[in-house]
Amino acid sequence: LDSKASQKSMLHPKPKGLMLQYGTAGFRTTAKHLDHVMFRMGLLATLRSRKTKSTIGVMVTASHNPEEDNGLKLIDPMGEMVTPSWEGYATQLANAEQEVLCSALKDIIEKETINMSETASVFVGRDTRPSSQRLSQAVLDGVSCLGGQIQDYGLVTTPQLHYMVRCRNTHGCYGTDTLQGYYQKLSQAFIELTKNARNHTDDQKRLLVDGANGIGALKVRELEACLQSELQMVLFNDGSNGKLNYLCGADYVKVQQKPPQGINMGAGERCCSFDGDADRIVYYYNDSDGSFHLLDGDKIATLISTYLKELLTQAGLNLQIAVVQTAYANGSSTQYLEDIMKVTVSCTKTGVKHLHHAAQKFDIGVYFEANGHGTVLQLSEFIRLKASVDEKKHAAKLLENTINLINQATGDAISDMLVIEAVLAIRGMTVQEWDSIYTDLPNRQLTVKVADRRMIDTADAERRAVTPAGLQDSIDALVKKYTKARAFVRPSGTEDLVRVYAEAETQESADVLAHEVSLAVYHMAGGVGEKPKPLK
Ligand code: 16G
Ligand code: MG
Repeated sequence: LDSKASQKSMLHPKPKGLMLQYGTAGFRTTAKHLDHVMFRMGLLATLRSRKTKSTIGVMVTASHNPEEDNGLKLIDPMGEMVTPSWEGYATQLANAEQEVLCSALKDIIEKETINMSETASVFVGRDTRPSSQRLSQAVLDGVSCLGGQIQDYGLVTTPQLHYMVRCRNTHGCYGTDTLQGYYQKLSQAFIELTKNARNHTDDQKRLLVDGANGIGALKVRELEACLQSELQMVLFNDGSNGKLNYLCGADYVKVQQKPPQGINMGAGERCCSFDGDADRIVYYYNDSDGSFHLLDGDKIATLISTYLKELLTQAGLNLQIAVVQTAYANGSSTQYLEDIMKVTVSCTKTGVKHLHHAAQKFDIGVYFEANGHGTVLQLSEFIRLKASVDEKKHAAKLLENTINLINQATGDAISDMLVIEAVLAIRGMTVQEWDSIYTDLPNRQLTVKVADRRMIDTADAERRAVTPAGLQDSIDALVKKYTKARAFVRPSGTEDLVRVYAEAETQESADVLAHEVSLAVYHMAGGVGEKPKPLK
């Protein structure tokens, strides 16, 4: 096997000296530098499969990054992100020079006492990037080189592949591991739920969808046929002429706080955007004055947790519901959830794996990043519920269908969209009414280039900078000048820069504060290039 691996690996040569890291969401860089990484991750996935005696997933995507980039993510048996110790192996294997690749492999096999005669099974999927087909072929080469069985799903969204892996490893209990199985489970639940809708007119069923010119657009088309017109989607940026993620998609809309290009929004019309691999979603609308309103991950978490909490009460279930957020959560959302909704709020570091892990600790964990990635965990308990009173029965039925609509493996734009649409329909709520549950504090995100972003170390779920000395004191002093203000800085886990977040009572204060904090980072943490300029 070893000689086969080293021979085959010659066909996927590593550029000498190139070092890459398995980051927050896997490997991500220009597609040109990834062929060897793909092959080697095919090898690693078969080892992981033998170790866990389960199917492992490999998704080829760079999410919201530009079209020229690509990346890879490993999926563990329950459909969750690969466990951190194996992220380390991924980095080691990706960076091993050709001559030592075999010994690097052997190292992992020994450390993990992997029995190479076990069978191995790997599911592979890819997004619509021009480079994805070739790169996923390299993954397949790696898997077959170590004798793993392959199921190649071809073009799928990231959450769809997570879902398939979970289905396979739970032997059908969670669902059927085919695209048809996925669409059927979701659409049946959706149709059942919308039977409880209040005045569900065609107007209310209408939703404008920005597909980011990516995989989500293709998959929404496939889903549509199963929805029996209960949701009437008008698709924009479907990939037929625009570039992936370019001036569109969830990340663009969230960061720029404006609508994507290529969408035709009438006043008050409900719109949503997916990101490039359809694991994030944000909603928005223009009001009659033409001003833009964003409903991000925090608003989504609030809508879903409020709905679930109500159902739990109606079903007579005494379960603890919690919302997991990150430092980016708007201060208003946290305040609303804690003070008005009285749900537990927990804050973790940025990155899906951290939120997912934290959410597992509660009876029901709703987790969302402000950027629109999120889902709900541990709902299966309810399935055993046998309510006797009619009202309870009704609530229990709603809960059951809601569970079936949620992708518990990971945040899923398509599933989240259907959950949101169902909740709005059941409550007879317009997007404006949803938006008015609480008012976001104005906020601003900026980035600063520094010589070495590792200079900045954070604590308290990234809300405080521990190093360089004095930086946090400066931030504290700046924040004090404004009302309802908050700010933090953190090194990005996906790009070579430092991110700055500020919020305050007015947009002007948030903008000025963000700029002042950027300057503090620039001066105290080794800024490079031009000094940050004030906004506008
Ligand atoms: C990745 C993460 C996302 C996080 C973002 C932060 C996953 C699947 N995705 O896209 O959750 O919000 O990185 O990026 O974990 P940053 O560290 O560059 O700010
Ligand atoms: Mg994504």
